[in-house]
Amino acid sequence: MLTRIDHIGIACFDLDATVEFYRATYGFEVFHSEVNEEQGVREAMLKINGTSDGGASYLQLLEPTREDSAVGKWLAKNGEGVHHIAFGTADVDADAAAVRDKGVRVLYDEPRRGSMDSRITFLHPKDCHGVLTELVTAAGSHVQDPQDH
Ligand code: CMX
Ligand code: CO
Repeated sequence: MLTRIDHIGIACFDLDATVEFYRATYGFEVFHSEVNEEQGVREAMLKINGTSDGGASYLQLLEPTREDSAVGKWLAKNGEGVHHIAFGTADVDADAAAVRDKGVRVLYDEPRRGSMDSRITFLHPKDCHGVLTELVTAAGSHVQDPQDH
């Protein structure tokens, strides 16, 4: 079940300048930053609020590490702006399978590694009314066994 907004992904040309904009304008600080070579991004996660299901909500600022990456291609075509939205779930595998069964293209056969060791997959924007949509299970989140209740 998708339970929250995990993050909004924002593509930018200059990560440091964009981080500084969010700090100076709103007071948001960098919670985590990393380079994800598989995704072709240098990124900063700005934590907006915590949630009760073990996850949180973030802005994910993304600077491409190479022109032929998803974010690099998107920036060249569109300029800076909102690149994707991400929903949080305790079970990305089950939610991706359920969405796939409804005829939406899920881009990865198996979830891949995302920010902060999360597990992520993407839904094709052409099947989601123009919105690139990510599904995320945060590291440490786990599927509750019904027997636990
Ligand atoms: N939002 C909405 N539409 C998008 C889009 C986006 N972010 N990215 C591409 N599209 C649209 C394009 O505008 C294009 O539409 P038209 O044919 O009408 O012009 C179509 O999708 C195909 O786009 P493309 O530029 O030819 O790009 P590709 O098909 O090579 O790649 C996609 C598109 C979605 C498959 C690719 O961006 C992808 O695999 N994304 C998932 C991975 C990712 O985004 N990683 C970066 C973030 C990492 C993270 O969040 O941790
Ligand atoms: Co993302």
